[in-house]
Amino acid sequence: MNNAAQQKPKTALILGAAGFVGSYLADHLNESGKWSVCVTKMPHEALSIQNVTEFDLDILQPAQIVALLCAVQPDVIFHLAAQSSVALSWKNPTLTVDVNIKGTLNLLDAVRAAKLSPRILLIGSGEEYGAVRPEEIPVREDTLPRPANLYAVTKNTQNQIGRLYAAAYGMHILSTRSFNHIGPNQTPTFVVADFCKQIAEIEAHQREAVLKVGNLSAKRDFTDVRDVVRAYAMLAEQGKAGETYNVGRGVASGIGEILDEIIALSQMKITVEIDPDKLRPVDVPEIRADITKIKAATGWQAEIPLHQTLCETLDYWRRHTTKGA
Ligand code: A2R
Ligand code: GDD
Repeated sequence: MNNAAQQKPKTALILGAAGFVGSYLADHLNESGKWSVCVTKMPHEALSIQNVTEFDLDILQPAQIVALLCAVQPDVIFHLAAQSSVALSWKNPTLTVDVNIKGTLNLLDAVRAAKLSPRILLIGSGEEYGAVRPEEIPVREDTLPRPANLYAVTKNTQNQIGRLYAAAYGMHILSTRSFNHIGPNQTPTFVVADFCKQIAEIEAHQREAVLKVGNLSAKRDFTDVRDVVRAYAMLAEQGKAGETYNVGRGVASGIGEILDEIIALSQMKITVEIDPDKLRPVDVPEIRADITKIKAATGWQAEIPLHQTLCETLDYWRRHTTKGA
C-alpha cells in the first residue's frame, strides 16, 4: 500500500456547491482521492454531484452554520457561497451586501464559536482591483484596490475581514482574487455562457439571428473553471494564512474578440446588436492578473486554452437547446 492509500482522507467542506464552480471543485477533490467531500446548497437548490455528503445551508442563518461545522468538523472550508453577479449587484445591492459580507462574517464567527481551526479559502474577485491605472496592469496583489461596483466592494470587504480575522485570531484564512472563469454549465448571466446560449438558440431556430450584447470594448482575463478549481485545491493546501492570491490566466481578451471567436464557431450568419439593458453604469476597461505569487506558492498556472473552453461551452449549449421548427 502506498502512503496516499494509508492516509485517512481529510474532510473538505464546500459552501455554495450548487453554483457553477462547486461541482467542478467537488469532482476535482474526489478525483485526487485525498478528500472526503461535504457540500452545502440552498434549501431550494438541487445538486447532482457524485460521492459527496450533502447539507442544506443558508449562510445568513448563523445557527445553521455552527450546527453544520460541529457535524462535519472540516479540515478545509471552500467558501463559494455568494451573490456572484456584478450585473445583479447594481440591481440588488442589499442582497449582495448581505450574502457576500454578512454571510462571510457569519461563517468566520461560526468557526470561532465551534472552536475549530480549519483552513478557510475565501473566494474574492479580480473585480476588487477596479479602476486600475494602465501602468498597474497586470495587477499584483499589493495594488491598491479601487472597487468600481458594489459586488467588488463586497468582495474587497470580505478580503479585509479575512485578513483581520487571520491576524486577530490566528485563523488560517486565505483569499483569492479570482478573475473571470468560464466553462460548460455556467449560468447565462455571464458573458461567454450568454453568447454561446444565444448562438445555440439561433442555430436551433429558437430565435432570430440577432445576438444581443453589452459592452464589447472591455478586456477581461478568462480561465477555464477546471483550471480554477485546481488552483483552489492547491491554495487550500499550500497557501499562507492571511495572504491573497490572484487566480487568472494573466492574459486579457477583448469581449468583442471573444464574441468574434464564438461566432466563427458557428455556420450561421449572425447580426450583433447592443442591448442597452446589458450595459452597466460603470465597466472597468481592462483587468488582467499578475500570477507571479500563486505560481511561486503552488506552481499553478492555467493549462486549458481559451479556444478549447469556448468550443466546449458552445457545445454544452448546443446539447442543452431544444431544436425549434
Ligand atoms: O443564488 P443561488 O440560489 O443560485 O445560490 C447561490 C449560493 N448562495 C448561497 N448559499 C448559501 N447561503 C446563501 N445565503 C446564499 N446565497 C447564494 O451560492 C449559488 O448556488 C452559490 C454561488 O454560486 P454561483 O453564483 O454559481 O457562483 P460561482 O460562479 O460558482 O462562483 C463561486 C465563487 C463566488 O464567491 C463568486 O463570487 C466567485 O467565485 O467568483
Ligand atoms: N454578462 C454579460 N452579458 N456581460 C457582457 C455582455 C453580455 O451580453 N456583453 C459584454 N459584456 C461584458 C461585461 O460588461 C463585462 O465587462 C464582461 O463582459 C464580463 O462580464 P461577466 O461575464 O458578466 O462577468 P464579470 O466580469 O462581471 O464578473 C465575473 O468575473 C468576476 C471576476 O473577474 C463573475 O464570474 C464574478 O463572480 C467574478 O468575480
